[in-house]
Amino acid sequence: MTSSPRVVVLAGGVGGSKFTLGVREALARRGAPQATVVVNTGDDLWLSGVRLQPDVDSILYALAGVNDTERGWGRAGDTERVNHELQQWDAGWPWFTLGDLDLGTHLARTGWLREGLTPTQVAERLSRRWPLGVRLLPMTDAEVDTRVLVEGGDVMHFQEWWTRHRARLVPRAFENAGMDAARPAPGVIEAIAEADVVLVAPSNPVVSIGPILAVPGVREALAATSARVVGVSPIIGGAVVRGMADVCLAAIGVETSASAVARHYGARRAGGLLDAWLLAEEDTGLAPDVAALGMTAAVAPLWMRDVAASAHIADAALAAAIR
Ligand code: FO1
Repeated sequence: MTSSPRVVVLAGGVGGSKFTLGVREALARRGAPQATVVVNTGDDLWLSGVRLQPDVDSILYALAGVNDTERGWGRAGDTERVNHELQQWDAGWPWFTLGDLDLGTHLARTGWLREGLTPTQVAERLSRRWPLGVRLLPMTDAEVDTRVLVEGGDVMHFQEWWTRHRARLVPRAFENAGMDAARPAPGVIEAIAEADVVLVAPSNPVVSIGPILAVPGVREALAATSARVVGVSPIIGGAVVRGMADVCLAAIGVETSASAVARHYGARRAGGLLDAWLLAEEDTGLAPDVAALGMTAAVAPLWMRDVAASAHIADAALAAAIR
């Protein structure tokens, strides 16, 4: 493989944004072209008349260096004056905070959507403000917001289940109405076809990576590309790094282990997704199980403590693409 690879990253959430920072750093050091990041839009929602794209914004803000690293979402140093006012009106969701600076993004996005721009064009406009060093593409321009069917029969928006109920209501299924008719956003299929390496970020396999893979045409493009497809485990030592991915995995019958997630994605040579899987050092013992699935098993430290650590993980994932 070239020392200057064309890279596509499939990403969502905090894991996706931290990993993307590392990929940007690792590629810049090589003088390689900017990566294309295909972002999950299943978390998107309409609230108080504005369109939110939490995963697009998490990655945008992290790349711009304006994200709230403590909370893991929203803008650093944000205030909540408008949110307070919305609550006085009983508008929006009392358990979901819209920061003032963050609202500026949602207003800009919604205005452009109302003027007729597509979500892809909006992402491109939002990306012009800061030198992001990557190309951000939503997975699709269609609205395919994730809904969760919980035990007892209720169906709710993913954000209600995640943020209000903290994933404590037992999920039975995750659904994306309209997905059958959705198309990949312009550029997604081309980027995958032209890539040397596709990296699957250590994001939630079910509600972040799952929706990207469910967009009709994406799996086919990943099967057909000459790129090597390398995944990074979101599970370290049998536990999720952050968030509630274990609950999501249980809902689809997948154990919370690095090898079970590798099996869930499957080996490309057996009709699945991956050529290689990067395991945490803590999970070195699972490497033979992963290799037995028909993919390369590689091992690296996977804690994304800072950008340097994330870049080291990106380097290890790129190295696994060559093996
Ligand atoms: N997460 C929370 O836990 N509480 C919130 O009030 C909240 C508000 C919010 C507003 C905009 C946004 O882009 C994200 C927000 N998040 C909030 C994060 C979000 O719910 C999820 O963590 C992601 O969608 C999962 O990746």
